[in-house]
Amino acid sequence: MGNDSASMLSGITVCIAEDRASCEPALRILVASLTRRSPGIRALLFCPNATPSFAKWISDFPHCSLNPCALDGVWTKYDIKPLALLTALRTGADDVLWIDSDVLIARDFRPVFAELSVETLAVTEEALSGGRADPDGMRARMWGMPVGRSLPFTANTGVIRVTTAHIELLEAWHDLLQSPEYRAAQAAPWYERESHLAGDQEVLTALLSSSRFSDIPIRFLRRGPDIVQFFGTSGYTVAERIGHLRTGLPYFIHSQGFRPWWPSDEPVVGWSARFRALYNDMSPYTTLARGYASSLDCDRWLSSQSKHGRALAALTPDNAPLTGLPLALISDTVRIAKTVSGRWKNRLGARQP
Ligand SMILES: [Mn+2]
Repeated sequence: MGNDSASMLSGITVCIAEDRASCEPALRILVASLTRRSPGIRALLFCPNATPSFAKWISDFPHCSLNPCALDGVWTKYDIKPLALLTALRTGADDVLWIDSDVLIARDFRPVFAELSVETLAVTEEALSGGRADPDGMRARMWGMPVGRSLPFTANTGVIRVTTAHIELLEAWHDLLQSPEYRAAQAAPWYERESHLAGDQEVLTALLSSSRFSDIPIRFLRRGPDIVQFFGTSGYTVAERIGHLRTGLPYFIHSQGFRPWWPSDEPVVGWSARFRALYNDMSPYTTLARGYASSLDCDRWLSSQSKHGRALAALTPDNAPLTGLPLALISDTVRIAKTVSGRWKNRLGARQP
């Protein structure tokens, strides 16, 4: 590789922040996969509760700085993102990539971001979930902001690329996450929160579609070619798997919601819960995490958690797009059938006098 392309690729700094010691296995998978796929990339890790064992392990990665400085503000779960990004930008980085601790790197992503202009922000497409759509700038309207554009879907903040051009946006995002309205909503259970107050990403979605920030160009990292948003039983669709078999894995695998490194002892009751558990057991995150077993203190969670999971895993090679493919076929068929029947019901309903 020539010097020019090496310097072009070395501009981005990864920013990770995680205060739960229980997420240490995920942090190890993230750091190990990051250094394998994007060797030499700089990473700042804000981990105030890092265990001595993690601190010792990470000292073998000279490009990763653990707790490079303090985050000057209150740490409230995922709401730390704008503060961590602002801190990284203010301490010398000019092109920063936030990556959630529940993400695994499957491919070198540097070429994607090297192509973006300084003004371009990157966020990810939300998973196939109930909160995926943001029709006509719904969240901006709910915040009382004038709408400047309508986004094709809610912005998911598992991976975000910002530069010094986005400081005003990050400050506005940080301020709203500290607002009494948002903090009161966060104190309530998630199912009681209104759509614009559900979490940090709903607030960012509102800001990006508001007229104040609607001139910021956005590069959405798309489900399929760029990222697997592994969420529920539509977390890894047949169409995405076929794409990955043909052109290779995406850059990011986001284990959204499901935490395989937290094995659960809760009994699984009922058919749909059993199906969901089996689908999770075949997660592409876990399949790929097996390649980093030596980075973990305890790797028991990397094997299938159920008898049926082990039987199904034995039928397919240890390959992320193929593992669990039969389950994805069933799940996609049911989801598509439900969508089609819902549309027909609506049409028939509209024809009633
Ligand atoms: Mn996440």
